[in-house]
Amino acid sequence: MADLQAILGRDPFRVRAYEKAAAAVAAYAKDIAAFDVRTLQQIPTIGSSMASRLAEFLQTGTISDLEALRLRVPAGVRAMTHISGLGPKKAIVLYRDLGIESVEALVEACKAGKLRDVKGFGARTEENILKSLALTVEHGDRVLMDVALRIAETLIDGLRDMPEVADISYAGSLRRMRETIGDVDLLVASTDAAPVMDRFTSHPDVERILAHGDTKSAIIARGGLQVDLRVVEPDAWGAALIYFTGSKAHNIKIRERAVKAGLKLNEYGLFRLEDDKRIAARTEAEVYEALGLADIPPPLRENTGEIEAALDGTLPDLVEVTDLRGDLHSHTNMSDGHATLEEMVAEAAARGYAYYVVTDHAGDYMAMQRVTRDKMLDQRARIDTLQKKYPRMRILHGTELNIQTDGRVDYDTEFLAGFDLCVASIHALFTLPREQQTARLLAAIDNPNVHVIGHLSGRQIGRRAPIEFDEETVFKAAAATGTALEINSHPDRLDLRDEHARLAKSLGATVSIDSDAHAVGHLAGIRFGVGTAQRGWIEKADVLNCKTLKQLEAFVARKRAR
Ligand code: DGT
Ligand code: CA
Ligand code: CA
Ligand code: ZN
Repeated sequence: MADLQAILGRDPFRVRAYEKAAAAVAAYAKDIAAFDVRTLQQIPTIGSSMASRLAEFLQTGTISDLEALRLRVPAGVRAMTHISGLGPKKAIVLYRDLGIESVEALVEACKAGKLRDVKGFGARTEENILKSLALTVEHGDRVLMDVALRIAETLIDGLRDMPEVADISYAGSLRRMRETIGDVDLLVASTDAAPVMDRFTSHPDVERILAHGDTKSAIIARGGLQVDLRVVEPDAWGAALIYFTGSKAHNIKIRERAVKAGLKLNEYGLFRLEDDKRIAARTEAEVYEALGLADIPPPLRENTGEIEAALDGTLPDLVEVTDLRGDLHSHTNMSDGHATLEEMVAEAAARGYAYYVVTDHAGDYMAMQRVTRDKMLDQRARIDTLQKKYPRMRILHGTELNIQTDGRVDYDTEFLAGFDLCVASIHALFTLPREQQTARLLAAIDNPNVHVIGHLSGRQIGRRAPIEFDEETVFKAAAATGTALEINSHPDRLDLRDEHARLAKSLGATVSIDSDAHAVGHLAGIRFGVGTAQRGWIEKADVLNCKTLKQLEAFVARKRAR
């Protein structure tokens, strides 16, 4: 509503009120789904009129005023507001000044160099808009992992308790934890498919039914994502799960292996060719074993060496969420987080962490965050006080530094020494040439007060391209200096990405898996970072925040002693 009102030139105070309300709801620690108009007003900054809008949304899935606003702004302009490098404010200017009201018209205008004549725009803006649109096209209709997972889990919850359902799981790219998902594949083991199909296609989140068959259905869920459901006989559960988990390349490779052994593998099982006798099908492990392979975890099934490793007995023992002893990168509302220090720490403790590092943005180079040195020191004092409430979890005071163009970071050495741990990240100038980016990263990595490099490539999946840099040189330097490389868990970052994590590990680097939480709910998002780490063949021993507090402190001390 804030964006639409801004586009329509409404009162800036009202626009701001909606932005504030959205931030307050995002930051609120409790689930508000069951709240009513009265209880909604417990949320900070939410008054009675905002509460009634929220209640309307919770009850009906939309707000009538919002729908009215939507009618007044062309859909194309609304689409333009989501383009990285443009955003609502600039989209409005283009709509008003140049009459651009669709993404297609915007592309034409950029190509024709028309934007550079508008105040506040330049040739660079045109270039960036075209670049981020190219990324969108590349990802097509795919969605981020968290979006797909939410839909999959909701639909599974609707079926799990049926007596007809013996087993249920999602398969496909989602089970392999790929960063984007084309469609969700659900699998059910049952001897009575019809009631399962009926329940599935009548779920309230189903927008459209594409197919409703005996053992196979497909729907479009609210939001536009396709979900396929297959029902298989319980005796073939493992074989079907392997088949529908994929990847295609993995399936082809193991099928070839079967053929060479005089066997046939499909979604119904592993069969002997000579007499068609089924020799394995019930569980995945059983099928792999009959093929002479160790049980291969889904995130590895991409035909990138996992089959060879399963033969040799050299599959990695992948890191799990429960292996994490802490989180090294998190924010509070002192910088751009939505929740208070106390709320974030309480959630970290509830997760059972042994340590938790608060790393609000350093203020020297990001003046807009208004994090002064005094505020930093004040936060440190608050942490000392808060620590007394948490005898079982150590709260560490860190910061997230900004890596400048030349690789320098905020603060002087003396001030930096006061932090327990420092993350350093690139937050601007993503399009520098490769040599310059590499030198920039190397300088940051060389800094004794930089212990973790945050979201190294700076990419935002489908929106912002990664920086260009010499991967081997940078990862080797991280290994040599004892600097950890973060796998950022935000579903639109996942940075290091899977392949980079694997390369970094092979070059001896340590990784950390961080939430980079800006709200209480983000801490649980660590599962996406762990999924990415698993796809990168990362083991517990490779991960800094799987280590004990003592080991973590020693890691920091070693870097500082360099
Ligand atoms: P997506 O949906 O594009 O994110 O990627 P997937 O991997 O989920 O692909 P999808 O939904 O087309 O198919 C799910 C799984 O089913 C896939 O990973 C492997 C299996 N599969 C689909 N089509 C074939 C096929 O033609 N041959 C074989 N061997 N497997 C297939
Ligand atoms: Ca799929
Ligand atoms: Ca599919
Ligand atoms: Zn951060």
